[in-house]
Amino acid sequence: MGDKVRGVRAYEILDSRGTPTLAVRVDLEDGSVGWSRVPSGASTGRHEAVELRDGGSRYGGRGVRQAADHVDRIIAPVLVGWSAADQAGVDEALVGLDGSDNKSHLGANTLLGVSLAVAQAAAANVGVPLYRHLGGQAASVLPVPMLNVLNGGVHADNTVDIQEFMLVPWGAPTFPEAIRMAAETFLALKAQLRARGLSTTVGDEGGFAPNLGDDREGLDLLVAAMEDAGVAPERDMAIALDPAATEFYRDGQYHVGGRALSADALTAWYEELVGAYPIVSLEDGLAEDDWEGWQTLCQRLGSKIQLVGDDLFVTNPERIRRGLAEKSANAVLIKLNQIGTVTETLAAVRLAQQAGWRTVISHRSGETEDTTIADLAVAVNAGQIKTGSLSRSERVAKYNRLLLMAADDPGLQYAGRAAFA
Ligand code: 2PG
Ligand code: MG
Repeated sequence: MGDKVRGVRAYEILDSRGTPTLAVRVDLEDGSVGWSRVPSGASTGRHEAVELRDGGSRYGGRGVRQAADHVDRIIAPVLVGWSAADQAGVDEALVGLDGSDNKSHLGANTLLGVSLAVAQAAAANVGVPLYRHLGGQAASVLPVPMLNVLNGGVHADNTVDIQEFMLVPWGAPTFPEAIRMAAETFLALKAQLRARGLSTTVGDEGGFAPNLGDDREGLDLLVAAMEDAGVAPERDMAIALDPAATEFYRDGQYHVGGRALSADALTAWYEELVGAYPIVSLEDGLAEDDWEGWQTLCQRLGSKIQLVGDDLFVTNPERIRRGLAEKSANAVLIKLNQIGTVTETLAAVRLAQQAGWRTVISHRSGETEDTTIADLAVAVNAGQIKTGSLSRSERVAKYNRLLLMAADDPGLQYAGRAAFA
């Protein structure tokens, strides 16, 4: 009752890199309030929905006043009086108001801000947590976290090409135990770096960003840190990598580790790493339009590890469908702002899950204190979440949200290894 939208208002705030982003507040007639804050990527895929930026000199062209203006002047008048419980209707209206193929007219950031704030307001209106509102009684799984403790690529100014080295505490009995294991390993990694005279400053996602000799050194460090923390590599904790290969793909070759490799040669290198380290997941091992390469990668490694498409699929059902038909991968990374609304995101998840693919709910490298993705991961029983390291509050906030859910709702079970089966 009283779930009709009374007002929608947008604000320009900052993300974790000091770049402007959008916050949206939705007020309902009964006094319920929903807030959202929109994330933003750095290694963005070419096929992602478009983020609207002001241009000009203010904030180096990255302001979002125009996006805020679109919310206040174009979207708010349409949504006032609309039932916040009708998420699908609201999102359809948003997509219709934009009217473009890639959300470039009003901006995917603009649409997402409103879509998420409506979801939050609707949850507040019925007095349930967001994951319960979005997922209903079926929501029952706490995701395995993928913790990005070594940052490279475009997320750090170091010599490391692989963008993300992640800890995967899949053998923990519960979510809080998974976080404890990961936090102890993170601190052991810091001690390892110190002992080797390497930098312990952090990159955009809160992982350490030392200059390493090569990418294997990163893997060695992770295994050494696990052992120091009393965590058994493979049994308790595995490793996930996101090379974000689109970033080092130029002129038909992959420029990584001081070499220029074909897709086949890079795939052979991944096979070698998978044989030598407890790697359980590889995201964006190849570039966003290298469909052929992905198919070969999947033939060679798909039965051994999880192969996740991020820039390849951009949370877009059309591209996921192509990936299913061509057997390009066996998992999909889900980012709300790649597609632009809650409803479209849920559809992408459903499509992947129905096909037997795994889903990983993901943050962006530019984040805020918004914790919606933690709720989304539980709402859809995604099984996995990646939301950075165990430092920088915009990362830790999501893990903290999951810790609170684990404590408050004993019905939620930790996904554990089954999330990778
Ligand atoms: C990725 C993401 C998040 P960005 O590549 O998976 O880690 O990075 O947000 O910069 O695209
Ligand atoms: Mg990625």
